[in-house]
Amino acid sequence: MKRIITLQDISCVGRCSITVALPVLSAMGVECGILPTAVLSTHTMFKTFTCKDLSDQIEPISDAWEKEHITFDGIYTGYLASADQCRQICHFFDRFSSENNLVLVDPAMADNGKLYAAFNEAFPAEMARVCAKADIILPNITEACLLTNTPYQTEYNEDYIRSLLEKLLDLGCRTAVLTGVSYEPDRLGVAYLDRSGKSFSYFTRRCTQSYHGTGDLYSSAVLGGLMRGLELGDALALAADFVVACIEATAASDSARWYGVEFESQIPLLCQMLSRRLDEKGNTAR
Ligand code: PXL
Repeated sequence: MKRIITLQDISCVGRCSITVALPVLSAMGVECGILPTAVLSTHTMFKTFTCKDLSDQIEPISDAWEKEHITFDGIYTGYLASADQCRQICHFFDRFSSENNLVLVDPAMADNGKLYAAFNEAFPAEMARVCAKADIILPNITEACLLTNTPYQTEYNEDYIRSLLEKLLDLGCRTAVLTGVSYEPDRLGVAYLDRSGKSFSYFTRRCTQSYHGTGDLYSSAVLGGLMRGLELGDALALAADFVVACIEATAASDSARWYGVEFESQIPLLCQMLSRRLDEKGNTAR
């Protein structure tokens, strides 16, 4: 079984980051280790929240792992608590990434044209350094614009998306995936470009609601698919279908705006979709 490590916060309530990554990756048949970078009472969209930064734990925990020769097939980062923590994560990559593992960075820091509450304007430049070391990055359009100093637009065409993807590759990552791409009012999806020039896009119907934490759900499912041996395009499509099912399953809930999507009810569907794709691929490693 593949083992990954995810470095992101624990938001105690309000499904996101580790409380999403752990169940999704476990359900997909991937061992998910955690290195909590901060403990928050909730995610930062609540008006009142506490945050205990755990940066001082990253180095001693890494030292212990190195002494024990612990290795990971995947390293996955999400929300990071500070610019200083971004620098520590770069150092963690230098210690634990290799030719044999995959580094996936979700630069979870902004949405709808705005940085999250806890960050200042200097933060995206530090996150860009984290992205530079990744095999795959998964920003939304707001994050991509902040990472590449590109003006944020809500109206755009395929040239704008292509140029954003190229600028993201210029940061240094191997493959850039843009989420939340839409060329038609009722379709929403993802597009990627890699260093060999390969490009791909996948669209689903657009859900009218948008919820906090769906980016974390998406990245976790993408990594799960990749660790189970899916091609990137298949993993992106599987994760998109899963997130749409989660949003639809949540549509009746008033509390989801705060507590996140009710993905738990869709875990059986995720497992079925994964099995089907693995069967199609003739993969017997289930
Ligand atoms: O879903 C991303 C995320 C993760 N962790 C915390 C957050 C957010 C988004 O706001 O606040 C603490």
